[in-house]
Amino acid sequence: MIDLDDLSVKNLVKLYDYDLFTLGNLADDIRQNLHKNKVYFNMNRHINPSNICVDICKFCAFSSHRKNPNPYEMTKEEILSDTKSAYERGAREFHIVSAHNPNYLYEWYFDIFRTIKQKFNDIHIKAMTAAEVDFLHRKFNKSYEMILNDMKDSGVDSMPGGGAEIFDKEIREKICKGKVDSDNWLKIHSIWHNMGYKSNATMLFGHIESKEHRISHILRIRELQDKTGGFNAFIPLLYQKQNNFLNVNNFPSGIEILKTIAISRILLPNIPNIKAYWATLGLNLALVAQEFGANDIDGTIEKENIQSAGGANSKKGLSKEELIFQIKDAGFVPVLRDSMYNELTSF
Ligand code: V47
Repeated sequence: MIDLDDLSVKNLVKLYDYDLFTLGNLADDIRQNLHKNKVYFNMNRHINPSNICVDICKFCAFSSHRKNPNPYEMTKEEILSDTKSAYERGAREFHIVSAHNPNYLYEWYFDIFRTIKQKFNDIHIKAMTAAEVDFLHRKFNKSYEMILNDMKDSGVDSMPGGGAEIFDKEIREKICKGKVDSDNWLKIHSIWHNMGYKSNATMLFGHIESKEHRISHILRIRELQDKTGGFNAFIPLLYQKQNNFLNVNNFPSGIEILKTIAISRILLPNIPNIKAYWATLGLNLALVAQEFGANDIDGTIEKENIQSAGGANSKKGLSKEELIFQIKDAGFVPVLRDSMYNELTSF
């Protein structure tokens, strides 16, 4: 095995040259030490208040640009009604992210969070990607600190990992020019962590990036985690290819996808959870990934707009019963967790 203490990209990219089972065994050892035979999931609801966006990310099929001609803005009443019905079905985490809508006033965001929290005070709000924070910073001339404080004061409990894509500058120029840059993505999470809050980190892979870009991305997350300890989970998001403007011809094989998950587990010993997000991987591969370093598959979601717009089979979410059945069937112990990975019930 290569020297894992040599944290150069040139050295660590050689991990991809090992066969899948060598990497899988190494990743599974780390996973077993941390989580034994458990697979975590939660009862959550995704809410995307609008798809109208000033930015044009070429990989995105959700925003109302060109290929998706259905712009929408949910009213506050619609958001509250979705929250209420999901709450009644048992959802306790609300993952609220929007496109970068130029019509919203600054207060719109915080008013929504405050209203939801007042009505449902035992829920967890995971909201606002670093890309949205950066969008508000530029549009309303507010500092990151001010915006993050307003999030905290209006009831946001944690930040999701979206908007990270791939940190490499040249790839970012090609796929999401104009959106938050990598230094600022990391800076926003760092400030949030230093305020005492947690967040997640993602990596969008399987498009025009190289293996070196993935390794370098993972190492930058690791470096920030060494300083703050604020990341709860790392989520490698597999690129979905339909209905967008990124011309991609080479897609990673199942083996390369699993290797990427195993390598994430191996290179991020300081992040407790690796999420194999079933919405991008499909439930079957997400379950196989649990044998290759992952320990979480996300949750019931209920309504998924972003990945399903790109072709994923995740539009309607999955029931709690189905998740439990499938996790058991794969030979693991399903554990219902809260948003901070406290164990609620194991089945
Ligand atoms: O940042 C957009 C990605 C992300 C596509 O923190 C695409 O727990 C694949 O970040 N193919 C948003 N991915 C979703 C996200 C997320 C999801 C679940 C859990 C958490 C968490 C975070 O979706 C964006 C972007 O990287 N995305 N388009 C696409 N065509």
